[in-house]
Amino acid sequence: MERTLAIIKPDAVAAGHTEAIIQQIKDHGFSIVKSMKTQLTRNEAEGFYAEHNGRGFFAELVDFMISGDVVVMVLEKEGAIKAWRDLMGATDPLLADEGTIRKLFGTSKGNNASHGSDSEASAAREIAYFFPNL
Ligand code: FUP
Repeated sequence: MERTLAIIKPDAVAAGHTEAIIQQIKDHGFSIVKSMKTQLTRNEAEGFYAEHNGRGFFAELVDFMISGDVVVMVLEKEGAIKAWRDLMGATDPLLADEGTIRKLFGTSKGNNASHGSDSEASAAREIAYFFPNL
């Protein structure tokens, strides 16, 4: 069993898509090991996305991520990291496959409804970042 960190981003929470996204997660056979609804502080968002610090979209990304509530989850399934990224679709909703979460619920490359860890190393870091007791 593998674990990954998933976030339902502020655009999707504000638009009322939380339940639909959680249903997709369950339909695709993930267990939700942990879940918390929270509004990130600027410090938390900057730390989470530290690898992107210095890039042109960083300030916009942080402003967006703290703009409202998010749902942060640890998902578990065989091959969870890739499976969740496949279910989310491409970063840019315009390029995402039909039926994916970003295609269904995202509206732009920045406002793309969801986050998922992109490797075993980032999953370990991101899970520990939000759930240090796990
Ligand atoms: P992803 O792994 O698909 O979440 O994408 P990245 O790690 O490349 O980017 C993290 C977040 O930064 C994306 F979800 C959206 C935002 N971003 C932009 O707003 N513009 C860009 O050009 C690239 C990323």
